[in-house]
Amino acid sequence: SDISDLIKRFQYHRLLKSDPQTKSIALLGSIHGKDAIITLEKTHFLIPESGDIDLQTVVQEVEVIQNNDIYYWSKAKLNQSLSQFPGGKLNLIYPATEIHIKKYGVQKYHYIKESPEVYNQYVVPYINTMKGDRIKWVYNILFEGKESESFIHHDKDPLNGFVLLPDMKWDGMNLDALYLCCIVNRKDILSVRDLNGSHLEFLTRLQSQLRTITCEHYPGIDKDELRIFIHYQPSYYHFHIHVVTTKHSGLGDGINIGKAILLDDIIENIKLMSDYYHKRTLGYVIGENHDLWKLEGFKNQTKP
Ligand code: M7G
Repeated sequence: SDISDLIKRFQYHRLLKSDPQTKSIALLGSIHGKDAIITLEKTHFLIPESGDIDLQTVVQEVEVIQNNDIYYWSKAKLNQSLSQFPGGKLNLIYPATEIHIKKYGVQKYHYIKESPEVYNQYVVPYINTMKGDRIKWVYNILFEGKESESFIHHDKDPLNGFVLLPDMKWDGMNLDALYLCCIVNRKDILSVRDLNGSHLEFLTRLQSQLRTITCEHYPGIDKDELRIFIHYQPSYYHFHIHVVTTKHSGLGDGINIGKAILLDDIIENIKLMSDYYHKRTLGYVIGENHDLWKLEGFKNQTKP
């Protein structure tokens, strides 16, 4: 079914999260009796390439809140249109799994230190449960032509190839909020823990291609205006890279320290020491809803 059909049938259950900083909410509900998550986000302003903003078209109506001396503040009704100035972005996950519901819910976060021993004992078995259906969307992109109309780049080489495409987090229009996702074709890298000196050339070439391709595709963006990073822990264990404009300082916790690792840092580290990510204790932030946090052993052995 198409998204507007599904949304009409959405039956609200409860609010999962509300974030004033990103001006977004996440709702849990059901459609045809199955769980569904809707995230609704107010979009950023679309700045035309000329940089000129016509206030009269942007603002339809205002109503004063207060004024004092030379200061005025008011409510504003903005002019919106789906094609030019959509006021919001709506994402739907349907049917949503328990893992999705937990991920989008309010939770407490903890800083932990994961040793290689903890990684082997708890994280590896956990990652093994996260294969299959959970990354179907990845294989759909790589091998089934899904989303191919919006691909920015597709190199089918099984070892060095990758797809670069707009991330689900982006509205695809607003360059100030540019967010791309690169998914590599090879299936043998599940997380940063798998990277070592043997991947040096692969990663270096990939990073340089990502910069070149992105800037060729979006002429308004320069090579030094991109943050290229990965997540640990990621939500999906098939190697993928986040390509985001430096203008973006935050999008939930996705760009935060303790979650995001610059691809350049990875490259430099494995250049110095091939098995860096094999041997290192990694510090990061994890939410209480994460399945790893449910494991007593993991919880106890990762205290900082
Ligand atoms: P992650 O670090 O594994 O998880 O990144 P995160 O969601 O906690 O950041 C996965 C990235 O892939 C995220 O930036 C998602 O927004 C993006 N993403 C996830 N899905 C299911 C899709 C999808 O189906 N299509 C596209 N284009 N991007 C997706």
